[in-house]
Amino acid sequence: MSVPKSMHAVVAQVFARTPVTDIHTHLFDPAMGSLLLWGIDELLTYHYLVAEVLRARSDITYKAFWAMPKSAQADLIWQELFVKRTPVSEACRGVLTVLKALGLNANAERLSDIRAYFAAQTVRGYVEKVFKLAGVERVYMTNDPLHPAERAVWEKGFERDPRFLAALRLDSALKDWPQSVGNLKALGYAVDSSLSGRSLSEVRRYLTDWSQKIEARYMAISLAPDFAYPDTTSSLTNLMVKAVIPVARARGIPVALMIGVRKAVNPALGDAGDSVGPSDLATVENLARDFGDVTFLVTLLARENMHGLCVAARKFKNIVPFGCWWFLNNPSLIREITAMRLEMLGLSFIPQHSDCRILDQLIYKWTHSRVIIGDVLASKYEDLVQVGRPVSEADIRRDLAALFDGRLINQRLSVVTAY
Ligand code: HDL
Ligand code: ZN
Repeated sequence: MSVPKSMHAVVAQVFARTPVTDIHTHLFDPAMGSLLLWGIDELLTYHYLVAEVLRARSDITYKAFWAMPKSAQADLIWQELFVKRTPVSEACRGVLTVLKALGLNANAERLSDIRAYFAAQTVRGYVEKVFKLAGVERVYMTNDPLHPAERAVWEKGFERDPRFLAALRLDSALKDWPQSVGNLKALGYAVDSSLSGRSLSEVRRYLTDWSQKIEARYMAISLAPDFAYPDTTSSLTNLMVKAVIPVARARGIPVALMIGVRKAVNPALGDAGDSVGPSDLATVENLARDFGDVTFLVTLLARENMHGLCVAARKFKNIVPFGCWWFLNNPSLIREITAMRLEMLGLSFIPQHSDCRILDQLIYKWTHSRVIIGDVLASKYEDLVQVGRPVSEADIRRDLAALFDGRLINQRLSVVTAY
């Protein structure tokens, strides 16, 4: 008689067969050319690893590092973090998870053979390979029409890959108002610094035009920890309330609030220079209460906000917590956050996104997350079995689809919340 499989083994098997939708990445449709980053040199020069190598080699100046060609930066990172030191960090381990999945040598002294492997790939073939190895069905991009190179691709037009969905990112247009006034005016939107006259309707037109053009499934903005609503003194709050939310309502799409980023605390580190701060949950609750017919996807950057976000989501059905974002996307914290969310929200949240900047990262971010999230879920199922509620494989398939399958996520996100 075969030994019954453990709940953990069943969950792992079902999860391995459950294709996921990745609701937040910085990846691009392969038709968008060099905007889509992939390969070992991009993997190794991911800004997480830049921060780590400059700690390992604090004798290297920022200026000297940035002056190095990307391949030299990658060689330095490989030697310092993977060869001379044990690659125990999550960002280091991730690179090795990718190499193992591709059948490459994670213990190589030099990168030459690995580089030769990537040189032999085509981007389209590699997208297929990565999606398959990562068990990813579709990804949401982060699209910024004020980024000149990206706008040029949209204006030229290209045949979309249906697996790459668009999300309209608002930071460059709204965040440091009135810094973007010149860029918006150059695109023909009659806005002015004081948001007087037709400014707000012109911002709404920008949001409408571009969310239509890229078929944005949601609009997203990262916000500082001190972002507040209500706040009659803030142009950004005014823009959120009088431009973003009306367009979200009109288009029936969610607004993703990504709160807690303290930008460029160390500007010399570039993309790696941002830090974190605790946000005020009252702002999220006030928005959810005052705009009850808009769905707010919410992810916060500070660990100490994770419990409060669960409480806020219990108070307001139009708050949908999503992912373990950025500095929270580490095994110990994914475990803690996922358990907290299951205990307080059941299955009514989006457990994870990858936040990938490099295509290959889909493999490690989802491999690592499946293990942890599957483990936490299996433990919850075992608790139920203990009290006489069996959990079948069909239950597990249904639950994982609710948590990760884009069709159901999409359905929930496109249905505008009723009061
Ligand atoms: O603002 C964001 O979407 C963040 O995810 C930043 O891109 C950040 O630099 C990042 O890559 N986090 O993983
Ligand atoms: Zn991101």
